[in-house]
Amino acid sequence: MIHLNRAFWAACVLALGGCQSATAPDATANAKQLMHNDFEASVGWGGIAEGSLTDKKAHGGHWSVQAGPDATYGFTFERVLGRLADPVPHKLRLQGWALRANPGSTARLVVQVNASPTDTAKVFYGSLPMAEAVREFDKWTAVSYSFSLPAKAAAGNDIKIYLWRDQATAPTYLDDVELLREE
Ligand SMILES: [Ca+2]
Repeated sequence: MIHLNRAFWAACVLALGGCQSATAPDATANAKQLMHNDFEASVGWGGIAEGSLTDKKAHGGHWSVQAGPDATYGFTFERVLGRLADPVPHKLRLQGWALRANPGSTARLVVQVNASPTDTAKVFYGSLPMAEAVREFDKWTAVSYSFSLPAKAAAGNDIKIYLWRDQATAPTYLDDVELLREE
C-alpha cells in the first residue's frame, strides 16, 4: 500500500502539479487548456533575448515576463485560431499570476485577434488592466480574464496575447499564464 501511494504521488508530480487542484481554485473543471507558459525555457529560443523576459521576479521558477519602462510589449504568444483549437473556440479565459511593483505598474494584459497573420484588420480586442486586477504591490496575485470572440471569428484568424506597457512608469510581471477554452 505504501508503494502504491508513493507511485500515486510520483505520478502527480510528473503530471506537473495536477494533484494541486485540491488546494488551488478548480477553475479548469469545464475548461480545456490551449496554451500555458511558465517562461522558464523561453530565453534564447526563437532568437529571443532577455528583453521582456526577466529573472528579477518569478511566481514559479526563476523567470517571468514584464512590461513597463524597459519593455513596451511583453514576450508575445501568437497563433492562428484554427491551429490553437478545432473547432475554433469562442468563449475563452486567460489566467495567470501577476505582480505590480508599485502604483505606476499600469500595464494591460491584451488579447488581440487579427484577420490573419498578415492582415491586421481587427476581429477582437480586449484587455485586462492590471491596475484593476491587482490591488496590492510586490505580491503575486491570481488574475483572470474571460472573453468571448465574435461569431465571425474563424480558423484563419490570428490571436495574440501579450502584456502592454500602456502608460506605465513601473514594471508589471506575469508568470504561469494559461489560456483555457470554456464550455
Ligand atoms: Ca516562471
